[in-house]
Amino acid sequence: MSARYLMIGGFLGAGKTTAVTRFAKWLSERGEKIGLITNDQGSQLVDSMTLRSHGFAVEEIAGGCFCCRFTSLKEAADKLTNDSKPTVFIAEPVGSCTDLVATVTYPLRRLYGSDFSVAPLSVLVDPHRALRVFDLATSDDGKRFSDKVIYIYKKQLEEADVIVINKRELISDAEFAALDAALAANYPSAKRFAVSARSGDGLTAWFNYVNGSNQGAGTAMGVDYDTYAEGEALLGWFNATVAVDARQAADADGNKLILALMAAVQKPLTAAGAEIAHLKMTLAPDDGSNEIATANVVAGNRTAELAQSLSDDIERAQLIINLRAEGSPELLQTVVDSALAELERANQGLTLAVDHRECFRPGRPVPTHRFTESGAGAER
Ligand SMILES: Nc1nc2c(ncn2[C@@H]2O[C@H](COP(=O)(O)OP(=O)(O)OP(=O)(O)O)[C@@H](O)[C@H]2O)c(=O)[nH]1
Ligand SMILES: [Mg+2]
Repeated sequence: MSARYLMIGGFLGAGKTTAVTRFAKWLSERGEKIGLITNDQGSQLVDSMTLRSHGFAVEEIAGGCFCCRFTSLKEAADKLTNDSKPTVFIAEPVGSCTDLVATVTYPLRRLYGSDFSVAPLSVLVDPHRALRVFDLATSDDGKRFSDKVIYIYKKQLEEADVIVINKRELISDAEFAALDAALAANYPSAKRFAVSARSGDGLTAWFNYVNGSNQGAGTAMGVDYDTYAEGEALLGWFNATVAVDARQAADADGNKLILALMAAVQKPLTAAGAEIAHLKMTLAPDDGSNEIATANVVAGNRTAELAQSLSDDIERAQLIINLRAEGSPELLQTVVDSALAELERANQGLTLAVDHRECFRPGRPVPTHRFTESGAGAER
């Protein structure tokens, strides 16, 4: 029997991991066995840490997007199959990636059609970001990304079978109506849902639809790979793993620590005009418990928040920092390094030792396969 393959895309910070967690729980409750696949241009992923903390089997494809690492995607699915025989795979692609239909779902259907039944592609949107992208924001409109980044954003929506307006509770009815109308006008063939992955509102209708249908026959959209590559390269990427020792710290409250670090990174980046796409961190105590703190902020003008928190003070812990912003990788690194130093100075006895650090601009996407038709057709 073939397994289901669900992919939940959307721009950086749209709420993919939050929705994947909900979807995986919903399917588990209905007797399905879940295998999750995360993906990033770098390694040491906040998302894998977050999803594992909910008890799911997770395989991580690091160092490039699904389309450029198609073979690794298939290997990750095979590994999960060997380990735990999932009946449903849920894959979260990199939030700056597009052309997933031609490079991932059509190849999966054509090369491995007997192994997988492929669900419609869902693309999530953060409504505040989308209102800005479509010039509909009436207030607090913050900074817009450059046009080539917006090109990727809109291409993601163009190829969506299903567009999901997430974080519905954050916008007014009037804002929702304006956004929904713009999405309907620009992407008339996509089915649309409005949900809150955080509260759970609206999720059942979307889950039932995606789980109950297969991606239809079709033709992939055209993509200008030069613009796509230039748009991706405008985004700086910074990942770090930091060993935290708070045994002698004046203040060992991990929740306070992670929020202070978020603020110390967000403020100078925003002042430097580097719009944050997503700054996320996890703090995982080395005490053998499954508890972690997770903090996120998805735009320069938004407030950082804790999605998960710790109930006790920390002693030793591992901090993972993933930052994506429209700015140079060097700027991102300088800002994070200064923020870590500032935090150590402000909290006597706290030590923060960077174990691993990488910063870069994503390279040009070079897909392993690109099929323009869902059925028989020529490979590019
Ligand atoms: N208010 C609100 N916040 C949400 C909702 N869904 C997700 N978030 C928050 O949005 C932020 C980003 O969520 P993630 O699930 O990490 O987003 P993502 O799309 O996986 O991000 P990347 O993997 O970095 O592209 C987190 O702070 C979430 O808690 C929602 O329905 N309402
Ligand atoms: Mg994610």
